[in-house]
Amino acid sequence: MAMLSFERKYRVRGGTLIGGDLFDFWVGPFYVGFFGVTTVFFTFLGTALIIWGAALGPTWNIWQINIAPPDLSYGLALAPLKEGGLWQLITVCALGAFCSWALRQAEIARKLGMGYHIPVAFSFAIFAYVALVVIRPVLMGAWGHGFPYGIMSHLDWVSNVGYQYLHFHYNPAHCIAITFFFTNALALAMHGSLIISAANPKEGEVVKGAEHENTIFRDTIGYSIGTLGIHRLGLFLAVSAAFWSAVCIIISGPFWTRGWPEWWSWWLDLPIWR
Ligand code: 07D
Ligand code: 07D
Ligand code: U10
Repeated sequence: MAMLSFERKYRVRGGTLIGGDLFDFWVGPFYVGFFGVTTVFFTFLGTALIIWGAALGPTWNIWQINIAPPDLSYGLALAPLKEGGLWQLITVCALGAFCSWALRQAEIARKLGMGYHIPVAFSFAIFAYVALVVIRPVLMGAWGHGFPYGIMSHLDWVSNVGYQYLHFHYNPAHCIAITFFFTNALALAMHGSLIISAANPKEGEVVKGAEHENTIFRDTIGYSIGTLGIHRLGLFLAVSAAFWSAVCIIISGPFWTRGWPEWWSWWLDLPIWR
């Protein structure tokens, strides 16, 4: 993919947020920039720390490697490396790498004179991660509330934390987040199938455009959101899914300590029933 003919035209100078011309160059297909260097730095360091954590044992099995956060007794203090300090450093590296990646996206958008929509969208994913490993642990007073870094261990954490609140499906923000995830999949399935059905016809048939795309939905459901509108909707659905996910975990503990089914007793307590 490197150096397609059009790439030369778009490999323009400037738009950097920091460092001026210093890192304003490409390596193969990749734009470097100051934030490319910081991404590489944090990624290498973070990965090296994960490998170090794995080397401490007890397994090299990729599914079972686990780097746990500190014990709750350390509170919000720094812990010794082997007792969760590694998790703390890896978290700093992850935050450094994710934020650098978003800023690199922003620099590339500036270079191309495009909107900041891509870094803004990615920052919602970063926010969900920050909610899990910074905001909620800080509100609850211990880094030990963060999730452990390991493929299976992080699933155990999700299940355990879910059952701590008895039945996580009753968390109203979890319901909203899930509804956004499902709606997002529906919208992408509708959009993907629509575009392929119009733009990739059988041999010998003409390619259809926006009029056909609008008409098929007007005929079936009475309304078409339009070709730009579906992309606005998709962006809204996807960032809302991440946003409400962050909300659902931030409120679990800091703002609601009992089982989630109990939260719904406000409904039974409405004066209208009395
Ligand atoms: C397809 C883009 C590509 C990204 C991929 C992920 C790593 C991890 C690390 C060996 C859609 C690359 C993976 C770099 C390797 C080590 C130490 C994105 C695509 C292919 N999870 N999660 C997975 C992460 C959390 C949950 C898979 C990351 C929360 C459940 C993968 C984070 C909660 C299930 C993974 C994170 C949670 C998974 C597939 C960070 C709530 C599954 C991910 C940084 C959000 C599924 C065995 C995927 C699975 C799965 C990565 C956080 C729940 C290993 C990097 C704590 C219930 N998660 N996860 O396709 O099969 O994403 O797990 O926040 O069932 Mg997870
Ligand atoms: C955090 C990932 C951020 C990723 C970043 C990038 C790299 C680089 C490199 C590939 C947020 C990482 C990049 C590492 C990779 C290369 C080259 C995304 C993040 C920045 N739940 N639940 C959610 C459902 C149950 C529970 C969210 C469904 C049970 C807890 C979502 C069901 C119990 C938590 C969701 C279900 C339970 C959640 C996850 C069904 C367990 C959370 C999505 C059908 C017994 C988590 C912020 C998300 C959350 C979360 C869905 C069931 C517990 C809405 C559909 C009943 C404790 N659940 N859940 O957040 O909100 O993505 O996290 O049953 O903490 Mg749940
Ligand atoms: C969409 C769309 C659309 C399109 C599209 C798409 C959405 C209609 C027009 C895009 C969609 C797709 C392509 C579909 C598939 C995508 C997915 C399913 C999403 C998931 C994606 C993946 C799983 C792929 C993930 C791959 C990644 C993230 C690439 C990995 C990146 C790298 C390996 C390099 C990154 C580069 C960086 C950080 C900067 C440059 C750096 C280098 C090249 C390395 C050299 C380093 C230096 C020069 C710096 C020196 C380093 C230092 C000083 C630090 C050293 C430190 C040490 C400790 C050693 O709507 O429209 O079509 O296509």
